[in-house]
Amino acid sequence: MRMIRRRTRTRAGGAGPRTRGRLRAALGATTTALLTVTALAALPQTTAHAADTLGAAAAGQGRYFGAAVAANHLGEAQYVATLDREFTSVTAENEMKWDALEPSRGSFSFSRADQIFDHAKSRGMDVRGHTLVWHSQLPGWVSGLGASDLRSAMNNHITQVMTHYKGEIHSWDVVNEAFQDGNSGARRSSPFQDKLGNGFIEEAFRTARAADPDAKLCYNDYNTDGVNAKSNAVYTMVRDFKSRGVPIDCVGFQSHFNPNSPVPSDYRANLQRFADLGVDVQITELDIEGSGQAQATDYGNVVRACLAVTRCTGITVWGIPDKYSWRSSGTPLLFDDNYNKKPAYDAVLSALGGTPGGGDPGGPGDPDAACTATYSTAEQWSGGYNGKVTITAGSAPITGWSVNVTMTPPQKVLTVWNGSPTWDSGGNVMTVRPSWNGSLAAGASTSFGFTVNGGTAPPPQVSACTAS
Ligand code: G2I
Repeated sequence: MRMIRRRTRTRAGGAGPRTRGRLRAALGATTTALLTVTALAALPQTTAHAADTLGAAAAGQGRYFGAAVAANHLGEAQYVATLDREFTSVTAENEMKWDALEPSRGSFSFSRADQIFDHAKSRGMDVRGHTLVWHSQLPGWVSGLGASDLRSAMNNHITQVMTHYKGEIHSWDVVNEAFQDGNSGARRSSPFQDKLGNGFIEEAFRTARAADPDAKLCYNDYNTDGVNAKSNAVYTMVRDFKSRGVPIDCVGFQSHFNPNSPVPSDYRANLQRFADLGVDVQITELDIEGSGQAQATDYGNVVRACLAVTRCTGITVWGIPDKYSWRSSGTPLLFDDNYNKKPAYDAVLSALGGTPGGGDPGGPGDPDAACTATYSTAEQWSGGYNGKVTITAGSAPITGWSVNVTMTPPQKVLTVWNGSPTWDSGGNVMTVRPSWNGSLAAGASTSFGFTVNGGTAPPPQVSACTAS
């Protein structure tokens, strides 16, 4: 199991490291006092057919599949359900940017960022850090500084933020968008570039390595997705960094595509040439304006390009439903405004080796199912947990239901409540039916629970719901 790590309180002028192992100690002390660990109520939600989600299919290919998440949507049930079901990595869309984290000099405010971080970690997702040094969303006080103050402010910002999340963020966009568009191959004008010169990028990466040696350090940019003057300039910088031992581990390709900036035909080749420099490559902000099959084809091509490059370690899409995209009118994402899976979703899932369309009958993603089953861990302690399965009727009433729950030995179910189990001969698969009246009105839910002993991971596999 992945532990939820509670953060230490932050203080003005600094960012305390999020403590490791604190909760582990707390859990050890409460082994016999199950009811005291209800703070852990929200643990991984697994789907009925995990292999038919983006995250699970990508995991089957050794990759993560992430989404940009905005803290202000975390109160929306469908948003969270889709996030939790489909994604294995999260990027804060705005909440880890400089203006959000250090709005005035030396005064850090992590609460919105931590909301996203805590949500992701409590569901076992990874977190990408975005972004430490960027000319945009930069508070005014930074651009007002002279060179030497700016240098120390930059290094302090990197150090404080990375220390706060030390050991917990798989990759950080250390420097974002430092090159100009067009054919010049030049650096973009910014307070950092203009006052500190070319060396600011190298300095930022060295500071970042010292702050959190476990994080992969990425350079991230857009319009670098194919071979062109801008990507050549980034390539030259990365090659130089590798040759001189400047710490850099990955290059992020934002991959914001639209009809004026389509998926380049040399996308895969471009990813590969960077990978050949000895860095990982990641698709960090993918969205493709369009609709229907054309959009689906483009998405499939992007995914296949990543999978063809061994060092392409994961893909992040820049949002979940179209309505929350920064380019919402271009409907560039995988889910429509009502969280229905678009053709682009199916194309991504099949490119990842999953089974789209009907591959998830009775799972939480199936809007047409007579009933759906969703699993969550209700409470957890060292050595066991309480699982909960929620059954929801589809658009018509049902009179009964059944769900199979498969345990991984040595985990064993001790008790079941609000449901009636029968067991297979091996004792690992229980079929649960209603204890008495199984009728549910259209859209109505019920749940059953069970206590498990013998370990906390992996969570049980919950089958599709069968209605009667
Ligand atoms: O512009 C698309 C992306 C390009 N690469 C770097 C990413 O960090 C960037 O993300 C976008 C966010 O998706 C937007 O949500 O960055 C924009 C700012 O450069 C974000 O937009 C801003 C709005 O401009 C602000 O008015 C708003 O207050 O989002 C803010 C928070 O909602």
